[in-house]
Amino acid sequence: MMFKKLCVAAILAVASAPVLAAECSVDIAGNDQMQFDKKEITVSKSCKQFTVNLKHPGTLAKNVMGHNWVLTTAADMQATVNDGMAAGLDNDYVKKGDTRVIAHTKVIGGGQSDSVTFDVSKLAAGTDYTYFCSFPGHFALMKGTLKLVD
Ligand SMILES: [Cu+2]
Repeated sequence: MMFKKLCVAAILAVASAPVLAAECSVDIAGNDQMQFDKKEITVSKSCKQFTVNLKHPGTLAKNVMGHNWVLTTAADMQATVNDGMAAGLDNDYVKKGDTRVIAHTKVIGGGQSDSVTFDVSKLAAGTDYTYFCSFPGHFALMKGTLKLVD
């Protein structure tokens, strides 16, 4: 069931690729060493929507070394992490209905991937945004900045 769902997501991602300009999406990986392969993501104002493709190239299971990609303002990160921890893995370590969360993927384990697309209109120029993994303890290493640029 899970495999089928991932396949459908992969096909959809490929099918929608020509519609989006190249710069309106980013690929990011979170590995078994608890690290993202990017420290900064820039989003062009010319994009209506922006897609983040998260991949876990490791082998560890999601309950051991799971990763997600969560976007909030820099100011909201800590409280969002705390509430996410309480929400647990079943909720992808994101509090249900958390309005501070601009976008997030589900938590994935080694060999898995997930994508999330959000409206760029949710971002304001001059605001500092942080993306991070909300798996307990991971945000200390797994975070970066996201900026809206011209
Ligand atoms: Cu993580």
